[in-house]
Amino acid sequence: MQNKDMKKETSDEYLLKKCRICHSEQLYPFLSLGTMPIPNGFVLEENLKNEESHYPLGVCVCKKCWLVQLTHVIPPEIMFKNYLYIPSTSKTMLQHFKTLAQDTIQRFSLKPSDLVIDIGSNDGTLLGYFKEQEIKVLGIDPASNLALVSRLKGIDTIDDFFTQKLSKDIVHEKGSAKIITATNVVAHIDDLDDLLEGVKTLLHHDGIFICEFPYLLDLLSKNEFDTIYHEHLSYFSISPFMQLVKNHGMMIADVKRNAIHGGSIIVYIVNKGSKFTQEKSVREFLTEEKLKKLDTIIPYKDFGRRVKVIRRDLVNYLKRLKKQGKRIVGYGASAKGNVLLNYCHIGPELLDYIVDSISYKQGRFTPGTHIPIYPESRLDKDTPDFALLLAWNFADEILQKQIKYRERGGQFIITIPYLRIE
Ligand code: DWN
Repeated sequence: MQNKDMKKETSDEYLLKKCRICHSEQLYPFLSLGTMPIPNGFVLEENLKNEESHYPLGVCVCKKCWLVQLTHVIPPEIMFKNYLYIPSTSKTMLQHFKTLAQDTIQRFSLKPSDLVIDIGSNDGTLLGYFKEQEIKVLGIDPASNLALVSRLKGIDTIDDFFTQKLSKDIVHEKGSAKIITATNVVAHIDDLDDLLEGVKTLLHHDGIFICEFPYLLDLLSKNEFDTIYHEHLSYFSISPFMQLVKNHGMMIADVKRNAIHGGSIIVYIVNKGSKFTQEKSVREFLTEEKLKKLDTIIPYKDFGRRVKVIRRDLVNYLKRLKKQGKRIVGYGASAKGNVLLNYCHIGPELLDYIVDSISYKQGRFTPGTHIPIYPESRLDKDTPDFALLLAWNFADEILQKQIKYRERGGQFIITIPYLRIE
């Protein structure tokens, strides 16, 4: 499907030689998804004929600390300076961030004088819920387009990457933070040592660093291979993450699991010697990871094999539907959806178009596969036989929203954790 003369192999990326946490060179590659454009690199119609940079996409596991990580790292400026992902178009995410803020305020008895800093603050959605409770907030995000949106909400936002150097400037200007949050950003950062040193500089002695990211056990057990993309450099389990935290004189105090983005964990990190003790949840996570043999290559090899079967079955199914004269579209122009489309070579010959709720994306085309993206309202007037759900992490919300389309006979094809029709 891909037009070969539109692929430009680039040398912007570098091959990972050492583990990002323990710096071991024992890296075991276990799945390659081929080369493809960056997952949020949506294309304007006038640029469709231009070459798109393609980058290798694959994962390896460190055989010393068992951190799963991408085999190639792309410069962050290419992906994050003008960013098209915003969580605030999803009721699921809005509710999740509201609950996270309320729980944090209540659990740690935050006062208006306490400072909450969000690393990777995106459009300020999470901080907005702290600000509502009169708590001091500061956002940090390199995407200038999103920092502007956040400032328009009255949230002080620095449009830059978080670094230890920046953290020193902030402490000097604003003092230390009682809470530092980082939701879906730690996995995006290459220099984790600089991140942790920056957090240590910025965090109050009895402060809490709250990270949320997709959980490796969910990725493996639910075959979520399309969440492997160029933005996500690391795929964490607690064992390697604990080593990273310990390397910087900190401690994991608690871990909670949730269903966000296909299954995530919220990790509460504190300074060693702070007033906090370690909850039994930490030991429970480590025990489960040992039971699931995450400290062997077995689960990774098995995962790599399963992904190839999923691709074969999905493509054969879609081709069979097309042979029967069925019309198929995509639903949710997500980054993960672009990984699936490019890995499976699914293009306009199989999907007529994709609908999406984010205005930034409407009117553009998917990277690499060049499928047009329209507003969701298109399904009010059109009834294609099938909609391939590319944003399966919002299946409940989307299926509920599209009751009328389904009553008219439209059916959703959902691929994760297994191929099914709803
Ligand atoms: O780490 C990241 C994860 C958390 O989110 C980011 N680096 C990038 C992003 O990945 P994604 O693009 O896969 O995110 P979403 O939020 O899963 O994408 C969902 C897509 O579906 C969005 O483009 C919005 C769209 N959508 C829709 O069209 N109708 C979403 C909902 C809920 C809807 O009702």
